[in-house]
Amino acid sequence: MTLTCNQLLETYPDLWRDATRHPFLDRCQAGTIEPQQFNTWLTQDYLFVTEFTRFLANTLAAAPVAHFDVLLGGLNAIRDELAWFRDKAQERQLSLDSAPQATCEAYCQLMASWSVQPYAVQATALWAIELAYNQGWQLPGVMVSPYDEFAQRWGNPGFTEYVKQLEAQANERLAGASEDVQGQAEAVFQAVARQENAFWQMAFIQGC
Ligand code: HMH
Repeated sequence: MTLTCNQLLETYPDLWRDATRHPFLDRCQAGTIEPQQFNTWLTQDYLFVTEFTRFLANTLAAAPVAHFDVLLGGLNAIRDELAWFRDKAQERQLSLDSAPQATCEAYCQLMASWSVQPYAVQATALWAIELAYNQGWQLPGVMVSPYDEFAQRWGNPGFTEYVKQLEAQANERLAGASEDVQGQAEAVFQAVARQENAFWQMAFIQGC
């Protein structure tokens, strides 16, 4: 049996729903998210993305040459994204030097542990992490300003296309993987889904 990304989504629909649907995002859509909640997400996600950059670089280091184009495109986009996060933080007069919260740190540490797993597992994790934001920011529907800019960043057609390319690359590698490695990929997918939900929850409970 060959595992595919789509099978993972079909096997764990509830887990994936909780990763991509959260009151945090619904309140962004409605414009009712509290500044403290949103700013916590923004500063913590910047920290996450810095660690995610290392994960992407490690994934590139393990990738076959045929996958370089897509991954290099991803790294190039992350360069813009990190600069954009700094702009957004400055607009809101937020310091990006804050310490990671436990939930953010746990996700970053898990990601670092995936860097030493087989490439098929890394490719699956990379796809799932990017799909979570691609879907999460789109599912609530058109967002009001200023949150529409955030929804656009991960919901735009170019990003959607990038996620499809990541899926194709992960599928290609999963097809040739041992059952053991497929099992690892499945476990990593579940972990991504749980961490994504926890990350929204971390920001959502600020100020409660
Ligand atoms: C928590 N997951 C989290 N943050 C992100 N920026 C992404 C996924 C997408 O890169």
